[in-house]
Amino acid sequence: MKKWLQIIACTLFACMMTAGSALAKDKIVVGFSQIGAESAWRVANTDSIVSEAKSRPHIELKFSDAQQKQENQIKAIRSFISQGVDVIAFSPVVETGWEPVLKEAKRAKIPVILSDRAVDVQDDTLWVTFMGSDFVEEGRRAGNWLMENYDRLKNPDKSSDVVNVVELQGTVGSAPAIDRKDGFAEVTKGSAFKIIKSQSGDFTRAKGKEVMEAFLKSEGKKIDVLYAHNDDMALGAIQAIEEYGLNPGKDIIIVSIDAVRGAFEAMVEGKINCTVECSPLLGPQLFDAVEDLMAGKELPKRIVTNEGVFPAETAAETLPTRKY
Ligand code: GYE
Repeated sequence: MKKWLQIIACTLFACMMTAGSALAKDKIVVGFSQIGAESAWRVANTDSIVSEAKSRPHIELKFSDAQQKQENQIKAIRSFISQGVDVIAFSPVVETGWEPVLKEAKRAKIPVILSDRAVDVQDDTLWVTFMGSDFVEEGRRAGNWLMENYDRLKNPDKSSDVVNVVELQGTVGSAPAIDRKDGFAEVTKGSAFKIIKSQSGDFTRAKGKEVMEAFLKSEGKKIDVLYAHNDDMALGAIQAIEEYGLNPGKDIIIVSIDAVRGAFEAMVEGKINCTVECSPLLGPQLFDAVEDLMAGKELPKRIVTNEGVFPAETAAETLPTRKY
């Protein structure tokens, strides 16, 4: 009798194990480590990833928010490795310092997809593909728009030959801050546009306001242009400019990057002059890549997002169609 019971128990256990592994195979488990919720862009990016995962029944998403700290991202990735997820994707808050954890993922044979931001590692076999925008190009677009439109907006009599620009940089050490700075500097090099102050506002509205207040305190009416690495910092800076008694978009020309809804609203009010698009809607292409990868297809090393430039004159018409 005892023996029979044992046989039944063993058979049951074996059945459960097979069913369990079949179930596990049914779903592709993806661990995603997000930076945080520092900007409207980031919130839209999270929405895109979470809602796309929900719409694909065979995807199981494990989502982790790092509250803008690299150490939290590293912890999350380690926990994805120990849970044995099928794919790890993440948006690295800064470029450097990822080698050890990426090597651990490689040793565990878990492919890694970089979403939105790149990493700076010697060995590019540590990640499979990098999808997202060309941030250097965004910086160039902001600079080019400024050089083509500044005289029309603020210098119609061509009386001044030096234009004083202040720059609000993104998070120190992050790919978009480094690249957007470089792209803008590259196209404005040797021109009338001179950066007189440049500091990080950490991609947030509150910091953008605080740093703009400091710029105004030291440079005052000398400031002709604000170049902000994202719209949230530009929106914070607008408040600082108004509190200082100047007109954003008129006394100080403002060009920023992201093209989120809040920037379109500010453009309609004449407070931002141009925003360069950076799309956060990466969910669909992320999970397409995950599925291709699991189906054994080879992915391109770089997947670039298609984006445009929106001057204030087009804002009212475009605003209703914006998805983020
Ligand atoms: O521009 C900014 C965000 O990495 C492209 O991060 C992204 C940037 C985006 O917080 O608003």
